[in-house]
Amino acid sequence: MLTLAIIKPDAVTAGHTGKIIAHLEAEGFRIRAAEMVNLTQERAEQFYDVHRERPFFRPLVTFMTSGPALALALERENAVSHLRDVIGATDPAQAKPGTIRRLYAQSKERNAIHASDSPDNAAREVSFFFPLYGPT
Ligand code: FUP
Repeated sequence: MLTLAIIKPDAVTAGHTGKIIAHLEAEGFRIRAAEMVNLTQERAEQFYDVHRERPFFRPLVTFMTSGPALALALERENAVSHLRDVIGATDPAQAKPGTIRRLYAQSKERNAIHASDSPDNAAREVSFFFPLYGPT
């Protein structure tokens, strides 16, 4: 099973990319596809379309377009739920010790990593960045 992760611009800019990839591999994820992306405003809006009406939508899009991000298609048994456990809560202050967000995120807004939150969203999000995979 595949899921999508994005190492966000805050973590890439801070030089945490390698440590986060090592953490993911240590958790048994295999990298099936990877691309450093500079999201345009249009692409970021499309990716976060479900949040369009939320107050944090505009700053979220601005942040996600502020620098390079690394999109990863990750494979593992129970990939979606396991990756959610490994990244921790949206707000790093609430995230459990040892989770990627607790270790590397700056704030709820600049929180180091994205992970798909359901199998349906994983399929949509993997094909958003890696269309050759098609529906997973
Ligand atoms: P998550 O699935 O943990 O990434 O969290 P959400 O889908 O709820 O939110 C998506 C992104 O919107 C978060 F990663 C960061 C941003 N966000 C905020 O900036 N403020 C909020 O209050 C909630 C989310």
